[in-house]
Amino acid sequence: MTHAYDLAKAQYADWGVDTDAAIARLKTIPISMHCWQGDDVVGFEKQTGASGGGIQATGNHPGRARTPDELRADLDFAYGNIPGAHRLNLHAMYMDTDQTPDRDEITYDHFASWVDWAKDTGVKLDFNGTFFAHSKADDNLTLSHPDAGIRDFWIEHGKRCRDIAARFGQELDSPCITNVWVPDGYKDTPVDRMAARRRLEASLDAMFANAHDPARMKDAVESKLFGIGVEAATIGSHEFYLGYAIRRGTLLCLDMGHFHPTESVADKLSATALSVKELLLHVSRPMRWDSDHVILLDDSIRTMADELVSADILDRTHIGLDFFDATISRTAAWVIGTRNMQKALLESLLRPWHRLRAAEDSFDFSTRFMVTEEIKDLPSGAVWAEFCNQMGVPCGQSLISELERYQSKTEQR
Ligand code: RNT
Ligand code: ZN
Repeated sequence: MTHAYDLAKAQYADWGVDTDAAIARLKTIPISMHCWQGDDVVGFEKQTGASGGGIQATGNHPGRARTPDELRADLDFAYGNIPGAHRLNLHAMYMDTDQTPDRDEITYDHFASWVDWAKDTGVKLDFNGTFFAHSKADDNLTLSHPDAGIRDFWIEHGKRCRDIAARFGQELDSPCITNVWVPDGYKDTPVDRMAARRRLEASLDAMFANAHDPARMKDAVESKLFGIGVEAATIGSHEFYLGYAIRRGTLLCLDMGHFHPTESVADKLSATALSVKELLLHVSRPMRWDSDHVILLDDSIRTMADELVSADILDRTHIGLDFFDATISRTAAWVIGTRNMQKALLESLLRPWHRLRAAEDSFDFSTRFMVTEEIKDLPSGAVWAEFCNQMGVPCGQSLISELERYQSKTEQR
């Protein structure tokens, strides 16, 4: 324990906050890190090309992982510099096989190497169907496509993903959160939104028909306000999926880039948590649009963390990340972005919530205001450094040296 931490601990104690308890709690919060930051959302299928579906990673920084082994090496490095035990969020297009199965042909075997790796490293797995970057998604219509043959193709893909995910959960003894995001929508104003939404609902129902043990797999559905190429109508809008998740008992996934830029996604946590049992987050940083910038330790992230802690919903919210930036070191993006989420959580765990709540409940908004602002001077950085120290990962200058060292290694590829 450092002198700086002792001083910080005493300062927080003055405010009635127990820093050791905050560190102990933070150790138990897994973050589901997304595999797709490591290779610019390209994946390892042999037969497909660009990402499509309105998703776009821009930049050509050297060092992109081109194979499952390179991606796993980069992940090992990243997890080694992120304090705590975490999860990996895989996408179906990250299959690891010499075969060329189409999306409706994938099986567990195509992903078995990921489970071997997960068992070796202690990282648990989450999963996503890949409903984009495929010729059958070129119209930006998949599960809501008017052609039943195309819908069936994607339904089969979704079913197979759920089976694979359930096996992940079984092998790793941890429920695999399986998310569905489809790009479906229209560039220009459709005349029959209802028909498209009915088709999406029916396809989801068919996909989810086979019940899985929630100890192994849980379904989540992800909404979006709009995307590139589907400006006029997104079939899976927020209202659509909120209703669907409530009706069918799935998790609701809230992506911070999928709402109007002035909407607070943090505000939606307590609002939706009253209606759905569990939430999935895609923590992201939209800049003017769903640009998926690497998350900073900024107010939008802090507010998300505050709401998770204040609403006491951490144990039923799965924190996933969704950003990709190909203009900077991809491993640095993972490490710094994931640590930012943890830092925000730590700051939230260090707030004098009793005092703030007491002030609010007695209409003493002056105290709420004064305390909120004054505690911004408390040395949360010393508590973070102590946490990193206890978890055996670097911080500050030594972290930067590590990130630089590894990045130059990836540039030798
Ligand atoms: C797209 C969604 C979705 C994807 C990933 C790759 O707008 O946010 O979550 O980013 O599935
Ligand atoms: Zn997302």
